[in-house]
Amino acid sequence: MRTTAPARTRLRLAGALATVLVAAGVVTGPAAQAGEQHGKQRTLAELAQRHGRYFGSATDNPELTDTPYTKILGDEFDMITPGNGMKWYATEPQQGVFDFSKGDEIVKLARKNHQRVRAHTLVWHSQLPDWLTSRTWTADELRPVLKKHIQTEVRHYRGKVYAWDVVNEAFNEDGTYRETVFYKTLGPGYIADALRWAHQADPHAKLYLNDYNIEAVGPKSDAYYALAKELKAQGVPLHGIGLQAHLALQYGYPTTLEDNLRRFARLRLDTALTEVDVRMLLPATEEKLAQQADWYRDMTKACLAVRRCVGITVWDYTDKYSWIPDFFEGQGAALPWDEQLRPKPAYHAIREALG
Ligand code: 9MR
Repeated sequence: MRTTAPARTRLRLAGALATVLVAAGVVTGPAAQAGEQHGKQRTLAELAQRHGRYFGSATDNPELTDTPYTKILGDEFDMITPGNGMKWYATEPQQGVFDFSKGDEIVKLARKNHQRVRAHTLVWHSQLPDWLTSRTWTADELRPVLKKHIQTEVRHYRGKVYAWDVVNEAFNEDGTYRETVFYKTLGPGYIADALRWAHQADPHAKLYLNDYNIEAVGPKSDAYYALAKELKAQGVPLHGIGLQAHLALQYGYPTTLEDNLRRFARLRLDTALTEVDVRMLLPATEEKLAQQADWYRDMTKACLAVRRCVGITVWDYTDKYSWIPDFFEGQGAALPWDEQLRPKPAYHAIREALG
């Protein structure tokens, strides 16, 4: 009596099982790669979507003429953030004169590629127009200026963007308020006002506060936690906290990231990793790139572990267009694709975490 299936049936069963496991994302390695070769390899966006998350990239207008670059931008991601085009200096270069051409170009491209947009940013102390920074303001003068800027821009993009970084980088490292022109002139209430004004202008957009160095639990993220709790208690329309996640290998991994995401979720707030990059002291060695890959993997896993962490955006996807070398001398190689648009170990690590 035959107790095992004939060889050909066994092969067919093994093949079917492999297909199911690959489809379910259970199997990776040679079998999965072979399976993926028949169809197209899933994109980061598709892998993220299977978890109900998005995977995004920042981009900037000057790069959009680079066709190999825009091909990957259009293929791999389902969320786009304009790196500069929606900032105050770009959108209101003269007081009361608005120019949305840069942001519009990126929104249009995203639409063509069936991507959503995380809009960035309405209130920030940096990249402000000269007319705003070159004089002093009283509260009575600045309030209507801020309100008009926020509402004109948010109305312009109403229905076209998923979320807004309403206020960017409002706190110092020690958790005290950053002494920006808005804080100094209007007091801390400018944050609640900005959120309310933005909400009036687009009631469907998710409204975020966004900052760097708040990935770990510490004085700066504690300040956001306290503020968010207070704003929620007051019924102010705040929907999420954006953790920029500009990390650097030489400063260590924020090991409390997942706990931090969880405490914001308990306040009924979304979180997102909004500007991820992991820089290193150059030259990039195999060892550093492997460590970088581990960090990308761990960050992705932390987000997937917390239901309200809605997605991840890298601060552009290729070292070719990273802001790092211009701002930190001798540092770079921060993104998952290299300067030649070749995927790095970090890219494979993200896939693995999403897989
Ligand atoms: O990517 C942006 C870069 O092109 C600009 O020169 C720079 C100016 O500060 O801003 C970069 O984006 C910043 C973002 O808007 C807010 N978080 C920090 C980012 C890196 O500086």
